[in-house]
Amino acid sequence: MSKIEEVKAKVEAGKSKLVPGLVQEALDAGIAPGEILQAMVDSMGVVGEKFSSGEIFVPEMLIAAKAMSKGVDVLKPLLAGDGATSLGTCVIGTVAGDLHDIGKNLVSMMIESAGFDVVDLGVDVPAETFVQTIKDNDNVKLVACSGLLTSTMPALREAVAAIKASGLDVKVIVGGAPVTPEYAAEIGADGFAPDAGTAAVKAKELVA
Ligand code: B1M
Repeated sequence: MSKIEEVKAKVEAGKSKLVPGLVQEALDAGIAPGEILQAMVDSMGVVGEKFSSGEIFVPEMLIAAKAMSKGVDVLKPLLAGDGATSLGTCVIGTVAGDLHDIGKNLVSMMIESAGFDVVDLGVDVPAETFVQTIKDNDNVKLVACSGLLTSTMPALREAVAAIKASGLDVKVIVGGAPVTPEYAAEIGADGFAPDAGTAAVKAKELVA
């Protein structure tokens, strides 16, 4: 089994203690950080399919997610830039009712490396908390809202609506697996990105 296959297998199996070492071994073997990250994202896709088919259940999904997060910790310094110039503050969070944070954490990492100061509100963030956090922090230019469930897409809509209704001068970017560019436009978001790398590019465009 190649190093990258080993990483994938151990993420799928939720081996949190083994994944960081294997990720480091893959790096030492010359595999690019982005390739290792993509392998782990693919593993989560497999985990999701196994969940859908009833082969595994929520606890297994959770431990696989923890294993991936441990692997991402090893990659983080290599994926993130130095973020030397500040483009302002970005408030980020996963919307109300939604506990998925791996994608949001990747987006946070990439936006930070693009040059934003990031205030990460975590998961299950009510619309009004986004608004209050913009008010409580200096120089907020961007709000990034993540949603992973079809059932929490309305919470994305509520978050965007509350931010826009507040009259605060910030741009809003949304994303997450079920979100489409059409939905983002429909709910009045200023931007959409399908993945973390694109989110960072789009974030910079929005505040330029
Ligand atoms: Co959940 N879950 N889950 N889960 N889970 C999904 C999303 C699901 C597709 C699995 C499936 O059925 N195949 C399904 C959703 C179905 C749907 O709504 N259509 C699902 C379900 C049903 C559920 C529960 C309802 C299960 C239950 O309880 N019966 C439950 C809901 C809990 C809740 O949130 N209230 C639940 C719970 C969980 C865990 C807590 C166990 C765990 C999350 C742990 C954690 O995040 N710390 C979990 C996991 C791990 C998954 C899967 C397997 C993996 C998610 C993930 O981390 N992917 C997932 C299946 C899948 O994704 N294929 C699944 C890797 C990550 C890098 O990708 O988050 O998509 P992703 O992020 C991407 C892009 O979407 C984008 O960038 C990232 C890549 O660069 N992106 C943005 C994300 N946010 C963005 C924001 C942006 C821009 C881009 O701008 C702001």
